[in-house]
Amino acid sequence: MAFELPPLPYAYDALEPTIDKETMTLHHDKHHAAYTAKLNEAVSEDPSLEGKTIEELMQQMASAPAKLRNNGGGYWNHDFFWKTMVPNGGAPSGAMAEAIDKAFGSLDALKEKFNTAGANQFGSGWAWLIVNGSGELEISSTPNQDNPLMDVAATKGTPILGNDVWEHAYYITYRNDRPGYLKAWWNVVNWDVVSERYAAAKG
Ligand code: MN3
Repeated sequence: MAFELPPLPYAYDALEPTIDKETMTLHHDKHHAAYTAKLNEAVSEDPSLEGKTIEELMQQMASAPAKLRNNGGGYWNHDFFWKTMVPNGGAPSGAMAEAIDKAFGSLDALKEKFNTAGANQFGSGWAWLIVNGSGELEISSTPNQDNPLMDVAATKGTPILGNDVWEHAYYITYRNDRPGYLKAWWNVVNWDVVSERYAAAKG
């Protein structure tokens, strides 16, 4: 059974002015669609992969061809990314807010550390907030379309929030100002979803 491109959970212009309609249209309909199509190609080229979930595939990237790693990561990362955002995202509360304060001191300190990780990721990649193996919140970044679920990740864990720092995610509005994009992006973080992921990851 082939992987399918999930629909955007809101309109293409819903995240304006933080993320413009043209960026969202190209990012979903062209980039995410291409990762989906090429993931299906990669799976069809290796019969042993048929029927595996995308999460199962993340666990065997060390021995996977680049096509499966790049497009499998791209498929999972973008589905996660769309769901991480919402118009007027608000702020964390309850157990999520308490955990952030405990781990980083404050929400502002978390944002600063996360934005630094995203700005310092050379070339294309992602910045992440994860729940690590000790149940603690931790910030990391990954190159290309890798993610913290992958067996090849330097820092492994369960992502609860992630930002795409590929130029295709911000260049139309922000040009080369990746730090400006990272700073503005917090306006559209869906803290309800992030909090649900945190609760699930903590178990
Ligand atoms: Mn992208």
